[in-house]
Amino acid sequence: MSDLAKFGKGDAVRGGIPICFPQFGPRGPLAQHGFCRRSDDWKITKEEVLPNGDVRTVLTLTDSEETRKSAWPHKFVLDYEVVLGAGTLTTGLIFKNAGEEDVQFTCALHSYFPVGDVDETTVQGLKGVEYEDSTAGGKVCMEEGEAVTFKGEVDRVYGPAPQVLKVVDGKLGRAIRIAKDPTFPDAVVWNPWADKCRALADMPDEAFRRFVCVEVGAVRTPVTVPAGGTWTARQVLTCERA
Ligand code: TA6
Repeated sequence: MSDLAKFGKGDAVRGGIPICFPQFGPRGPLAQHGFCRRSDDWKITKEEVLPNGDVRTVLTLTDSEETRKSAWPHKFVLDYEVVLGAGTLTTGLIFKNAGEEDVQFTCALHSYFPVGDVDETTVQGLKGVEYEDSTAGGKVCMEEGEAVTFKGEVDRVYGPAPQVLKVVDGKLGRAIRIAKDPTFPDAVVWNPWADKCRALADMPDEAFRRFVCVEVGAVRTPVTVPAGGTWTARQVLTCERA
């Protein structure tokens, strides 16, 4: 969480796991990353302890007069599920198409992962995966390395990417393991570096040194859900000694 994160009505919170839905980034007619991450209409609809002792909370967002007037006017129910287990955090989206026609969306869980020092951090598991380089106008490239390193701004949409990725933190001696469902085929890797970070009002100038974003999602190819259909995608986060 950024020390300068804003929590006002309609603010996009700089940190945690923002929900980019029904549009990732500028890939469509809506505002950057869609309306869900800014919505104040999320309701807690379930809180339970599962038989294995894990704690599960579900927050739900449905279409509203405001969303129905947007450039994505569909009837929907979106559940955001959070399960806190013994050493695991699972977060996922369950989308229900409540309308009469197919709907399409792009989406991601825009996870901000704290690291000891970005200079000693790598993202592993992407060797041989194609990516769109957003710092080079979306140029399509191939990841040649075992580890993605950070020597400047990195903003890449990888996909289709393997189900398990790791943020390996050399400074803190740990690795954050990200296991994603196949329904999240893609992974975005982002660090704004110094100039972009300085331009973010809700982030201290040096904060880029202490986080990387690895965002599981469906970005390169939109998801299509038929009328009455459901779509589910989750990530399981664990932390292990590196
Ligand atoms: O992380 C991918 C990305 O699309 C980057 O291009 C950058 O814009 C980032 O999201 C943050 O977006 P935001 O609208 O939260 O400033």
